[in-house]
Amino acid sequence: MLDYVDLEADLSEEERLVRDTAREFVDEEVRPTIGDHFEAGTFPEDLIAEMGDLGFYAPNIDHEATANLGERAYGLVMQELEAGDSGVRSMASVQGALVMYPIHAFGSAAQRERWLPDLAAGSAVGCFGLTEPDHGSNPSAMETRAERSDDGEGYVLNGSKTWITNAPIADVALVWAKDRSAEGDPVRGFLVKTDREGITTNHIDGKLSMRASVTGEIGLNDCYVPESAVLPDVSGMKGPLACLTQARYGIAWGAVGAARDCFEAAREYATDREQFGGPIARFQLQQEKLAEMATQITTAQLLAYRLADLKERGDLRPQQVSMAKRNNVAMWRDAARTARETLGGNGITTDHSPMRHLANVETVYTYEGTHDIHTLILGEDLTGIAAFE
Ligand code: TGC
Ligand code: FAD
Repeated sequence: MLDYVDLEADLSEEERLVRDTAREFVDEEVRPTIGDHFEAGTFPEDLIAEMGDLGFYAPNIDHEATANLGERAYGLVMQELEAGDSGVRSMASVQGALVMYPIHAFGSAAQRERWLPDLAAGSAVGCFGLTEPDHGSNPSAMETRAERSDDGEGYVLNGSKTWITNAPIADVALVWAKDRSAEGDPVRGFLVKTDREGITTNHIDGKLSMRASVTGEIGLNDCYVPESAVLPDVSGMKGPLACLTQARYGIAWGAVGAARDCFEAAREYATDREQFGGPIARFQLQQEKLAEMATQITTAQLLAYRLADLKERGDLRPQQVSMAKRNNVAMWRDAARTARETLGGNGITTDHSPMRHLANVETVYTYEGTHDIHTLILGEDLTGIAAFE
């Protein structure tokens, strides 16, 4: 397995164990069926509770229901899951970084007690509703709104969300909406049980990317929620954006895993496949591809490791996460295409992983902030001038 600058040497016993557990899970539970799920457009739902048992949901938050691991161990889990498939890593990201993290960071004691044990175990599924049909890269323009109910004891939600991972299978949706009852209409987070009246979800069909993941829309039509559904400790866009920083950190690691899986498929194929009287790995053109992939994966891996140290000591800035998400996902996109090329015609089937990773990366390049948006975040950080509008 590619680890060109021996980062393994610096891992603690616990980190190795966690990494090996996730790797074994992927080898035994994900790889054998993921191609079929990808073709069928289904998520392997039997893995949801198993991932809970293994502690893969928000292991980096400090709570009695979670695995309580460090940031590097968490990153290693994301790396191994995405080496299996982005749909599996996405499941863990949404559940952990986008639903459990905000409940832990901004929720009430009652919300933490109600949801964290079930979400950690995978006996409940959460989803994160930020994107809307007309507001993707600019969620602060969202139209979903919350108004005080007539009895003054809750809120009535109206609006719609789209492209929501896990929405059709979720028990609880964290819906971000503008609170019309407060000065300046601040964005607030609402934990909406999906069996409530007024909330509907549907399934987005026809995806050619991230096929082994369930994606849907959320409709909110006079959906009443009690006051106790509001995340009490955050108001404004920093609520959802702070969650995105957590998930983007996991993606920076995941990208390394997916790219590594592409590289390993290409290396194995190149040494086995014979043309013109010997393995294609003896051609300089093929060696250049492997050398370039290995180099780019290694530099992305170093960035992910550095982020873990900064995050662990509380010094990580969101813009540094943007750099890593942007760089590592673009690196993976190039590596997947190159690996697919090395596999020739055999590379376009689900028998090998690179084409599936190549299809998936189109989603990851787009969600959690498009490549362009992260370029602009970096541009603003580097120059002090915002170029979004
Ligand atoms: P802006 O005015 O810049 O900031 C508002 C407040 O938020 C703070 N902040 C952050 N905090 C934590 N992490 C971050 N990344 C933060 N970025 C900003 C900021 O300091 C400020 O705080 P305060 O205290 O001053 O109020 O916010 P803006 O609304 O202008 O946003 C700018 C922009 C374009 C960068 C942002 O909207 C953005 O990142 N857009 C991209 C949208 C996006 O990434 N959507 C993702 C949807 S979820 C998803 O895709 C899940 S897929 C998951 C899966 O399946 O794996
Ligand atoms: P747009 O914002 O319309 O962008 C279209 C193009 O314009 C892009 O290339 C973009 O980079 C570019 N662009 C936009 N603004 C600028 C600018 N200022 N300067 C230059 N170029 C610009 N969202 C959730 O809330 N929860 C989820 O769980 C979730 N899961 C998803 C799962 C999948 C499979 C997919 C595909 C998406 C998911 N999303 C989710 C939505 C995702 O976050 C959005 O697709 C993403 O933020 C981009 O928004 P958009 O698709 O509306 O594109």
